[in-house]
Amino acid sequence: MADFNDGGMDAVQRRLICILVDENDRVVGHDTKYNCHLMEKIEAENLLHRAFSVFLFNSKYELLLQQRSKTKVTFPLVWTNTCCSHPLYRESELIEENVLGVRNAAQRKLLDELGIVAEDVPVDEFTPLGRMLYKAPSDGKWGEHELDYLLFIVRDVKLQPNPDEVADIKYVSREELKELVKKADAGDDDEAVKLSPWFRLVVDNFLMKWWDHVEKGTLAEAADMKTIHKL
Ligand code: DMA
Ligand code: MN
Repeated sequence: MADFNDGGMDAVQRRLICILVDENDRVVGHDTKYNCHLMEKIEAENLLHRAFSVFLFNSKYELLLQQRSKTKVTFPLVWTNTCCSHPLYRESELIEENVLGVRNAAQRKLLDELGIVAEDVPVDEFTPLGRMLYKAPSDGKWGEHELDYLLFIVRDVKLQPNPDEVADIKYVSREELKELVKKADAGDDDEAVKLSPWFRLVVDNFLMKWWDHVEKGTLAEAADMKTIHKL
């Protein structure tokens, strides 16, 4: 039964099992999605879990952003990259060869959150560009401490956003994204645009240089899957 005091982290979330890793991304165990996002647990047990962030571009090289639904337990209503989630502790999503487990998870969540069918996002089409490790509290109780795989894909897709996950979507050019970042930096009232902390880290550290590679069709050259960027 859902606990109405736990901000919507319902029984389903307690059943989802995330992959625990060390700072070198070696699997060290598993725990519920619920526990992995409880700030108290993260701090007390130094829980770190594996995650992914998808950046999907259309053939005009615009990036698809989503605004998280207001019912997301962590970071409701913030604008962020196309889709984020966690590979689960199950055989198909634990495969490390060629990042296949994370690719499988990305394909699963693109359907769940945005209604993008698997044929529109074949697993081979994702380019893993890098990994970053970061910690970010959401509110007092919940937060993130993740080792996040950054996956890029350039495809025109049909979208059917799931309102439980996504409040709004839009494609942005580089200039439009820069404007959005400016607005987020300037904003101090309730109407202000908010960006997710992990998206902001990617914007500040990698995105513009990788966007060049998107446009030139040279994404593979930009990939560095050896380094784990500690941000
Ligand atoms: C978690 O995303 C992953 C990152 C990179 C923040 P999320 O909170 O959207 O996960 P889910 O959709 O599984 O709740
Ligand atoms: Mn997470």
